[in-house]
Amino acid sequence: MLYPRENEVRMVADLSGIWDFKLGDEKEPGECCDEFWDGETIAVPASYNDQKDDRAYREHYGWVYYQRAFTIPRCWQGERIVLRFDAVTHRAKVYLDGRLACEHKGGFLPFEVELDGLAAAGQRVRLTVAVDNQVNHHTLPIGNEGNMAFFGSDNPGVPGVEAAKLWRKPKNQPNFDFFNYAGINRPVRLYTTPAVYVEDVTLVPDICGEDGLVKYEIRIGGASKEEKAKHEENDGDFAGQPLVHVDIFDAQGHCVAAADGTAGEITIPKARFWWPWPKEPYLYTAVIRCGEDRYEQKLGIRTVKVEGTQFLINGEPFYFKGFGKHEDSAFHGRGLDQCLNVKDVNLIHWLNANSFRTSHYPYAEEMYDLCDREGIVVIDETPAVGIASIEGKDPYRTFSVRKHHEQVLRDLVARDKNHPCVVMWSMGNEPDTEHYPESAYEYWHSLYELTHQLDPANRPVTFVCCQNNYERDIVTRTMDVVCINRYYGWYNLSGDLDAACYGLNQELDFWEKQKKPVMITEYGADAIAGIHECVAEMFSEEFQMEFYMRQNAEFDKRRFFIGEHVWNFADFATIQGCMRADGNKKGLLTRDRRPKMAAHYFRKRWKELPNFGYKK
Ligand code: E8X
Repeated sequence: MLYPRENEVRMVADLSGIWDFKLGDEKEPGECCDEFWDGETIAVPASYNDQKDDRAYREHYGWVYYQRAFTIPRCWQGERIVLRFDAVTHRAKVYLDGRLACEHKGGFLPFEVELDGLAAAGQRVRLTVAVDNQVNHHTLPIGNEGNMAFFGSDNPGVPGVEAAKLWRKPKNQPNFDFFNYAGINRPVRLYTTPAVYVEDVTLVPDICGEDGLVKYEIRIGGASKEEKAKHEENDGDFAGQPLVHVDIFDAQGHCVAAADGTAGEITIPKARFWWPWPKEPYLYTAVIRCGEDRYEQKLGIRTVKVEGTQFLINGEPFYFKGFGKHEDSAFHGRGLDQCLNVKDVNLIHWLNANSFRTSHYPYAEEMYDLCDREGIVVIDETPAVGIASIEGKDPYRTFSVRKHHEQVLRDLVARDKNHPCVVMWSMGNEPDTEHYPESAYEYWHSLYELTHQLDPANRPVTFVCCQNNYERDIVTRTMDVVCINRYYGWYNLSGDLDAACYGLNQELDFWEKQKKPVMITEYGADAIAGIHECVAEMFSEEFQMEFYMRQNAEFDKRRFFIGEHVWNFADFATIQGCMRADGNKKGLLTRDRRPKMAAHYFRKRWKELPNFGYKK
């Protein structure tokens, strides 16, 4: 799905701003929005949870309602008009003048509806959006049902506890360690195209010597079957013009290559390639013309390949230096904050890092554009987190998320396939892959194959494995890159870094035999900023730094080990729990982006550690 871009043909109207808002309940909304109502004020885009200091907002369970009016400019008459939501978390029902226009499940990917037949140019429209924040066994991320507490359960069998669980009102029980921020978290826009328009663009870059090669495919929307047939029979003519023309411009605006037709291959002689920062992440611009329509798509010429135990970018062995992150900040919650994104990208440079994982859900498109421009490598992850065995049951028989998971993978690849910064797909985080190994293999291997089929550029595919019995787990080892989350010395062998390193090496010996590239995608320790000790103990900044120093020394000895992603870039909000003191404190930075000691340690380590050739 193409991101709305304005130009001399296409118009975009951003509906960000102050809307009306009201809390609902768990009941599914019907034809609920037949009139304007006076709601409370709410800012869009942003999560609603922290916009008012009210437990009813913070801990809401079920539906909320957003409403505003908009008027379609008369000058848009004759254009194709689309209403697009970049993300509504977790489920949306969209009404125009009280009529259901569309609905969408999934809180982190865009959806849109054409207004043809629903609203016309010059018309004033009442837009109402019902938003459901419920997570359960049918959603990604997964929510617990029936009173299971995250991070272990309450003492089973205590009469008072059991009675209270039966008594209390139903609420969200996230089976994931991040606050369940919800609402219209990303922009809402109206945009236009001509009747016949560029519906999709696929650009697959390759390198041949000094030249860049771009396999392209353009899908046209709106052309009638007759027009398409005429185009085919007239060998590219469409009412006298080639149906599609593609120009490639360099950063100075010079056209360096061109082609006609809806699909083909373009050579860019002596191309400048896209490299991770601090080398040059060079970007071209592909301009696609189709009849009257015109669409611009950024293009980075780079290759990605797994070869033996190496992860090659442009044929060079890359070493991942970075983090798992979150879209998380005070006030905005999980809402798009472009200023924070720029700040985070500058902090990634300050730390001399080169990559991050979009843990545990697809991030806003604007962040990937920034990473393309700034040369930051991205592992792109779905919201499939929490697929763990509940009460000893097989999760692959408990949860009904398979079809939704497949749809999320389709939508994720369709949205992000052209970004040079995206080098690998992560199908999910920390599923249970040890207790029901055969079910796990069947589930994840089929999704692995699907993801490879979906991506025209055929990037490497993985999922992120939680600390487990890696000898029983038969699916992690089949991924293109083995991505492991390990907490030796924190959740296991707590505080004992000697034992932690021993246990870690036992496991690294196992992975050495698998002849796969292995990276750690999470390791870390909570450090509450300001706690300092001469003899480092857990929750101090010294312990967090020592935890990393000791374990990095072990990783450095292993040639097959291709990357270190710490958990986490910054402290972040979680659900309440006896193991969370004002959220998760494993950040190298505090939530307001101030460095702990470990940040200074990594800034120095990653300055000295090269992006390429570190593990030849
Ligand atoms: C943690 C992280 C959590 O924040 C992340 O979303 C997933 C967890 C560690 C493994 N991985 O808790 O800080 C949890 C193991 C539980 C025994």
